[in-house]
Amino acid sequence: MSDGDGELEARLVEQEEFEPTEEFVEQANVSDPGIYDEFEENWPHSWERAAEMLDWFDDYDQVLDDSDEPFYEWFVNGKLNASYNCVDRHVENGDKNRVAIKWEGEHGDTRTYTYQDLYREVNEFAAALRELGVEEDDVVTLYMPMVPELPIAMLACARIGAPHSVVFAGFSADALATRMNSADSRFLVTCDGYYRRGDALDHMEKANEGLDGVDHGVDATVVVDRLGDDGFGHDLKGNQHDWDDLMADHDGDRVDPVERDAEDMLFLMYTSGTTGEPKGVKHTTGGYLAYTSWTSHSVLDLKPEDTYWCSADIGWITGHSYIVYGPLSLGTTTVMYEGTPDYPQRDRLWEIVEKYAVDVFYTAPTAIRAFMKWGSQFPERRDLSSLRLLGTVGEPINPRAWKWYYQHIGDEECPVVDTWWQTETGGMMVTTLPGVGTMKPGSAGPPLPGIDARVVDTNGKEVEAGRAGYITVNKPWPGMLRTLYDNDERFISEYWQEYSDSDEGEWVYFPEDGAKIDDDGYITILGRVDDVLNVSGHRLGTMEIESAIVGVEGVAEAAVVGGDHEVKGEAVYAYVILEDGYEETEEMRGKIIEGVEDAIGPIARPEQVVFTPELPKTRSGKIMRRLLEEIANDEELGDTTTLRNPDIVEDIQTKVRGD
Ligand code: 6R9
Repeated sequence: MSDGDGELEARLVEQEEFEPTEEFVEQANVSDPGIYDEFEENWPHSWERAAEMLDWFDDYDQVLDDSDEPFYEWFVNGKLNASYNCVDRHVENGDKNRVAIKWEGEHGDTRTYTYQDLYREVNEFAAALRELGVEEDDVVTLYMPMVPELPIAMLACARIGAPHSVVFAGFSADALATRMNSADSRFLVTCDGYYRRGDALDHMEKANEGLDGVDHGVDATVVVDRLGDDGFGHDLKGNQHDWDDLMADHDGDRVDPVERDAEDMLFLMYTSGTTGEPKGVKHTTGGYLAYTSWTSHSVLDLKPEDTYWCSADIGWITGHSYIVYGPLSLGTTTVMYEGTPDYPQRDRLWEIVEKYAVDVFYTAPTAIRAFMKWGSQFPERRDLSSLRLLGTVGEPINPRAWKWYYQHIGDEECPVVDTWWQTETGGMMVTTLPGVGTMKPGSAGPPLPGIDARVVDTNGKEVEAGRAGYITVNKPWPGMLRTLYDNDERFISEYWQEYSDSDEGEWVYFPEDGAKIDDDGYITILGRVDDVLNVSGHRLGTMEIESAIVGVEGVAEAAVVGGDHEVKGEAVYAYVILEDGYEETEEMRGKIIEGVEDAIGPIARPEQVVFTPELPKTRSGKIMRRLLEEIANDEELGDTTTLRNPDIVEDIQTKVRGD
């Protein structure tokens, strides 16, 4: 531990509450504590405030239509276009020369797009998509790494009313095929490759393999040439087109942004659930854009003149909402970085903050825990004085990591917003407003104005302060998912509970997170209560991983649980039973790991594969996952009396401990 950390221990360790500086509050977009009451008193009309952040072609005539719960509609009959709101209006308002996207490649190569540049590129690519046959409401899959062509393609899709479905580039070929099949998507935009820690990665091979697994016809694929001479020499097939060629063909083309209904789909985003099959979360044009714009303004405190950086990948919801749609709708400069935080040096992120004089920085606790481990000498090398506000998202942040971030990155001057939300919520839900609220490390904060989040027991009754329960959201909000693609039934069964005993009959949204609430209404998130793991802030379903493992030849049965991990938060532990005739060898272990990487991607790679002749099961035959988790965490074991095979426990424990 470096000296800086030692001082931190001494000075901040006991402190439980922190206030924003006066200087911050004075300049904050939102600083009036009355905003909470104001939202409550005028609800749902208070949400007009979010809608007013946007330019509408036609005004909506109703804020909320709740006549068919839980299929809520927001800003009913309003017409708008997301690409117009994120690009054209800034050009028209005299900000065409302001930088929209600052992109930094792993090698330090940079590309800068002003709003005028972005306007040109988005229009040209929209024209190209149209020529390839993309029509309004066709789902276009974007399987791309962090290159500027990704947000350009998203906005081009939005311009012509074609919902995009972005598949994280780190996902496997199988994962791409599953998502294209599920969304009936006939168009793909992808990339030849990208750089990771100095190496060029072949992305096109995975894309092609994924395309082979698509069970319907694919009309066209567009390929961005990122690697140039470092490329892997894949020839483009008949319906595959080079991005640059298409753009040259459409040089100077302009496409009018189509009028989308507020409730028309803007995009689909697949996320993990409790079953093996990923869920296609549907977000809409009006509610989602208003919500991300409003929360970028009120929570991230973004101003048009800011340079803002969210270090997430656009392949996740955080990147959609807070790299692309929120910041660009506000006309801010958004930074995109291709590489990893430790290449070529462990100060790479701070180098970028210094280079671009970043004002607001948003990252994940897993990254903060890694920075802490590396030591404060890395941020200390760089000038971070441009920073005004810090944020975190993706998983619970422990107070020690929060304080390290506050001290070593924010110099005790920048508020830290710990923002709880999900793919399904579209945007932030529970967090302090940085210009209003007291910060309490470890606790995300109160629900945002207008958000009715509570902590309840299994009967839906609110729990007492300090007791653990489930977080629920008891009123709709504009950024909410509208349904799961093509599966209204699953949408209801996965997320909603109707309590008919209350007077009005009430629909309640269940995010599947455990939480507790303090007397002052601050909510601490305790983690998932379903079979979903959170590995480095990424959601992975245990069922998805288990089905990948049992797909490996020789595997009879598998159980996957999460074990605590210092940096990743949670790590994948796989307990595996082999079929007779297969040996528990390193080779077999390698095959299992490969099987998971092929089915999902390297992020799901098991930390440990533990071979066992049996899994601990209850008399009714259910795998006792709680026990497997306790073993992974080397915790004292709870009750094992209901087990059919208690002897196996010690055996497994010995293997995990490696003694
Ligand atoms: C935005 C995003 C959602 C799950 C969510 C919860 C966890 C997110 C958190 C947090 C504690 C925070 N989570 N933010 N837990 N504190 N500030 O991450 O979306 O990938 O869908 O994950 O992440 O468990 O349910 P998504």
